[in-house]
Amino acid sequence: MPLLLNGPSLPSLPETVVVPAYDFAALPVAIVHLGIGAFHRAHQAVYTDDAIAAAGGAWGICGVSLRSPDVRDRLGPQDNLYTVVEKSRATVSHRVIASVREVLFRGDQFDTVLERMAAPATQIVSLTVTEKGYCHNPATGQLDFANPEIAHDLREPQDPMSAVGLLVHALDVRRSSGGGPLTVLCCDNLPQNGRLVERLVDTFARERDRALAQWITANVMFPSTMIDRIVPAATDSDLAEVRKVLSVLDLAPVVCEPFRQWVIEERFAGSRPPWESAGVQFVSDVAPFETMKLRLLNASHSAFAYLGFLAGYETIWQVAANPDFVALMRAVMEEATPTLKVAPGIDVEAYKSALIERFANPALPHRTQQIAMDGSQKLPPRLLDTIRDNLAGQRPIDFHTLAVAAWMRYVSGVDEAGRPIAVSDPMANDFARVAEAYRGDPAQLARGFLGLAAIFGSDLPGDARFVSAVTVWLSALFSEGAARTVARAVRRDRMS
Ligand code: CS2
Repeated sequence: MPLLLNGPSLPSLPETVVVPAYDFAALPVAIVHLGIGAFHRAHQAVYTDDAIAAAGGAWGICGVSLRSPDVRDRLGPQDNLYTVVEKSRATVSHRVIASVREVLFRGDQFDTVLERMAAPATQIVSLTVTEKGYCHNPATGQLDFANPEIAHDLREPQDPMSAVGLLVHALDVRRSSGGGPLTVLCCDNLPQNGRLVERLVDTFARERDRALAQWITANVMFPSTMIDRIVPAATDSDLAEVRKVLSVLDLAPVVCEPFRQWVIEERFAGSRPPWESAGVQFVSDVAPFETMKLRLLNASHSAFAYLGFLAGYETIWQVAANPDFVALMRAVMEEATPTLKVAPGIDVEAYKSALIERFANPALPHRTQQIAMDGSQKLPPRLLDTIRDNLAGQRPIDFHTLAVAAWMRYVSGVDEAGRPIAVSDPMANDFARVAEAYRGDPAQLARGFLGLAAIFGSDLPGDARFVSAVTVWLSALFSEGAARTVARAVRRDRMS
């Protein structure tokens, strides 16, 4: 077995590698994080590592994997140390992070997970479980009682499968064991994400035990956050590259862009890490930051993912190398801008130009298909809310409807060369059913997808302007293909 990255091998690392500047071995846990994927390890865990180095404090993180033991099994032998590789066009840097002190797998360490979440020392439970991990209806924002995991968790509340069920059960244990107040910090790309999780937890708890729901209302705070860093899935060649640089093996490095941002609502139940010493912004209202990020960055990402994939691009930077697609991204952002309440001091035009630069970073192979996942959950906050606002304001929706049509073309499951597309989405079966029923008839196909109320609600399918725009674009995507449709759309836009 090659030498692993761990406490003993730290001193042997090259000087170019930044190593933890504090005694991490004895660092107690005060944060439990659900969903310890690459994003958390490249974002919140890095801010926490910085804060501990800058201002001290007992803010170790206990990470919990809900679905697979993989991260636990990779990090365990490495004293839970791992490398963050920041890559830009010109630079690459390597840094070892030590803020994660433990990783548990819910599947075979459930009692320990509960113990950590109920412990008085635990001040914060944070989450990155992806949009679908909240088992809500994306169109209404309400708990989806028809979701199989929620139905299971209401039947067997002491053996929860969902994040919401686990939160409520752990809070029940915390209540009965005197664990005290707690802050639940959602770090996923959802509008008003603190309020959303608060509502979902309250709804579920009321179904279980009204006294528990009341205790949660009185003792648990749910701040909203805006989180931002582009973190593609790490590949085997990343592992090999890190091994070459460190001369030891890191089984779980994360790769990301240099840019990062975290904006948090100052609404905590108890104490929190001195994250401001690491550059985190604390504000009273996160909404302007969140909306700007979701409707400019994430909306453009989704447009690039579907149109780029259909045009044959495997990664985002390749899409951003095509001037027509850059013009498309500018047009999507132009359409969204009137719907934004920009926070004081933010130069939104500079923000947009920086986004184009970030997407064009050739050192980050961010796959279009990775971003194309879970469109049923991503379309409402990224594209449909903007469309609703622009319909109400009689403003343009052309490029947003083109992105929605591209999603329909993508989830209909066959690419422009006739090959099957591996559509990854909780509603993939619904998509296959619609695609099968209306194959070859774009107008009916559009109507079929618009009938999915969990995505489009009851208002949009009834809006003639929206329906006809989507249908026209979907027909064009089938007849002309994505690259030509985008070229024609931006040319027409330039002439108007
Ligand atoms: C991406 C996001 O996969 C996706 O849907 O749009 O993960 C995006 O990279 C981050 O939100 C950037 O902060």
